Amino acid sequence: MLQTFLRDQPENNDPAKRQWWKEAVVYQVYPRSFMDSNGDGIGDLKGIISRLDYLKDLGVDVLWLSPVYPSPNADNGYDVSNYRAIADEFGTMDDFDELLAGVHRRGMKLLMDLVVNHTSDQHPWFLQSRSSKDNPYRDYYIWRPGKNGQEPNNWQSYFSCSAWEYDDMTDEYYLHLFTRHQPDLNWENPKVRDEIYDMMTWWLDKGIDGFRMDVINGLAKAPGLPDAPSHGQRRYVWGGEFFLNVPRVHDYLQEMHRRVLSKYDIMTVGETGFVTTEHAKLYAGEDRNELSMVFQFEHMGLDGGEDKWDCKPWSLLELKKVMSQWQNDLYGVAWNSLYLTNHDQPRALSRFGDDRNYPVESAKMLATFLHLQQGTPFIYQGEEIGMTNMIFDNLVDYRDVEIFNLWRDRAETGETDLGRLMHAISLKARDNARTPMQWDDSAHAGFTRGVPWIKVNPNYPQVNVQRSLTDDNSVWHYYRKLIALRKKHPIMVYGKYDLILADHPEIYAYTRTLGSEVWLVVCNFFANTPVFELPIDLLYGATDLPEDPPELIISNYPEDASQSLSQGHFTLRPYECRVYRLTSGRGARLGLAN
Ligand code: TEU
Ligand code: CA
Repeated sequence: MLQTFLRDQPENNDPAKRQWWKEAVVYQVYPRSFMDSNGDGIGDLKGIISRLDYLKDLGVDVLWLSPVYPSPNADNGYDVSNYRAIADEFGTMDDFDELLAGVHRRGMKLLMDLVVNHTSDQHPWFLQSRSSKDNPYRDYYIWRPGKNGQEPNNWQSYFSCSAWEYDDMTDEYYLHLFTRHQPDLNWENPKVRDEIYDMMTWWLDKGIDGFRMDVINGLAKAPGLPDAPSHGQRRYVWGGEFFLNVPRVHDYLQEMHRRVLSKYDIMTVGETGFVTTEHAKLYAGEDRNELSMVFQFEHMGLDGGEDKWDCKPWSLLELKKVMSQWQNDLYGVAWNSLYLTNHDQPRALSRFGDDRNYPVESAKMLATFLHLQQGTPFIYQGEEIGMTNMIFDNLVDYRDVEIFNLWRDRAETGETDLGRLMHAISLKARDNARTPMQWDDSAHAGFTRGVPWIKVNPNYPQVNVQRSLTDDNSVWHYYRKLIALRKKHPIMVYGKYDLILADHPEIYAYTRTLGSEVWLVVCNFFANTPVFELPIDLLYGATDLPEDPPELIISNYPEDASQSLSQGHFTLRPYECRVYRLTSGRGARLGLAN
């Protein structure tokens, strides 16, 4: 079988398909929580500038900044009131220019967050738009009269409640898929598109290297804005099929590409909830002229039910299925992004690893599992030192509007099991990942000299950058090694992925293949000690093992000679992972090439 896939492999590293953004590692900075330079408790641009050497040292190539534009912060900056300026709390445009220059001087690149599905309700466009029905900006947003004294349709917003807000100024409703302070822009209006393209061009001409595009698959809404089919009693229902992946969104993205993106050598990643691989091939297909890649969410949904608060344990077999489908379906036709956490998700180490008993081992295993897949890896700030979910004792310690809306909605609709809801919140709240970066063991983890805007995780004396840098066995040093390996070995970027032992309930194992080079990745996802059996026929098409012992490239445990792959099997320690090179241009001798 290996022989077959070696022969059939389209040369995925053919120069035409090589791109810097495929080879890069991206690091997401959540500016509010990264580093505070002036003691107001809020991270800022000068703070980021002061840590650029740290990021360079880690080896990352690209920084993505969550929004730093002026914003009333109804949703932590994802409600933008001015697209061409920097929020006072984060600094000035001069600070931004200094940051960009500092990033470039170190050979790194910078992505901005582009939030253009909606604006803030304080954006001048919206203030104009709501002022009267014949205002020239009226059509920048989506206004409708009510229906029988109620909302124009039954869509529910992402953050509970109706997706419509009544405005008595003109006796109509406006659409907002997120909070009511985030009205959706009307992309059907060509003037809106012109404004956005001009603004993007302005940033790109400043020299930024691309965009992460917020809910970009939501730009087009289904014609007529039909009601979503409702089952049961709920007044408002999730209507994603009418505002996500509506075909016309591709016209907008292709137009954006033609008019803006194609003129620069940049990277774009679309945030696209509710996409399948079929959608992704449209957004990120090599020949589609839309985006470089998208963030998919299927693996983030494995521990949820009808909504994310409906928690259940994730299963490894399902994780394998989802990840493998993305690897296989996109292979050679589109490019994957790889992430396990971001500012909207709980910490991966707490979610998929064991942050109590095996924090270091499981953090390294998860990193290995992810960085060895095909795609562009994203590291979320703090992941590289093994930061974990936060335990907030009290609802008032949360800062996220999503939590407050959820609580209000559920309490109002008569949720009886508030204990269960509180538990779900502790597992899934976005604030889990938004606590301040832990730099050292001084007060507030060295993040601020003032009072942080959100509580610092009390584990900072153990988990912090300073400690990680001095401990050679730290999660940080492991990430640095993984990133360095990627620079040396094109197989990590371009090699084809093949799942093996698909039904093993504890081990996630796969191969990567590039030309005649084959790597084997073995990850134990649990604290048990399963035996890994090398599926000899599958890998070698022969019954004998090669004479040269396979080379161990990286592992999260010290090498144990009594448990090496040369025996054809070995016992994995808790959360152990190993990456082996099985062949290297010696394929012919091993009977691998024809
Ligand atoms: O997120 C949109 C999105 O699809 C989700 O990740 C969503 O926030 C999550 O499911 C809620 O639980 C983007 C931003 O990343 C997020 O921070 C913003 O709140 C949202 O858009 C609105 O701009
Ligand atoms: Ca500050």
